[in-house]
Amino acid sequence: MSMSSSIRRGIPSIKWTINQVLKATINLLFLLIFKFKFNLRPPNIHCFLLGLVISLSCYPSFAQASNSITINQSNIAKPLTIQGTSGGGITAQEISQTEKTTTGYCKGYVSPQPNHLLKLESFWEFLRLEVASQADTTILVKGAGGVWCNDDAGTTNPIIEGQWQPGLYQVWVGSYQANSTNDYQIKITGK
Ligand SMILES: [Ca+2]
Repeated sequence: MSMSSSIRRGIPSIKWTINQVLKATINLLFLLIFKFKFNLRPPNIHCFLLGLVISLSCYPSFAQASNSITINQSNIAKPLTIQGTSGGGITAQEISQTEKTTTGYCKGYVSPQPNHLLKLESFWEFLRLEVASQADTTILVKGAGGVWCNDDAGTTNPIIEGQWQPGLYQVWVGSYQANSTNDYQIKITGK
């Protein structure tokens, strides 16, 4: 609930996330193939495929696929709005691994998996994520270049804005109170 306002930020992106996903997937495939000793004829092929589907759907980075959004110049000509439910059982600091970032304090409670995955196809001189909610929310953005948090930006809802490098960004929206889930919207504007 600190009153730190948002600060401009700018830094690299996160390519390691994709690498981690690929490595995990390859490891999983090797494990499954080994387990079935290369005997993939029916009915084992069905077990193999079922196991693969279940495993991938349980893997966080795949589970969030439905919340992925690509941002480019054409779809952000007008402000873009995405929505979700904030909060979770772990502190934002467990994700950020720091109490404070250049954009503010890492407060609130979040889920282990990010609420959104943003893919930026190009460099943005200015991009703003502005959370709107009836509740007191926080935000955490994580990329290869670092992590950025914000708690309150004028209201009890946060903003993160500034320069963004192209790449993938994980976005968490937290609730200030533990075990409190709240609907929110994020308005994304850029130029
Ligand atoms: Ca807040």
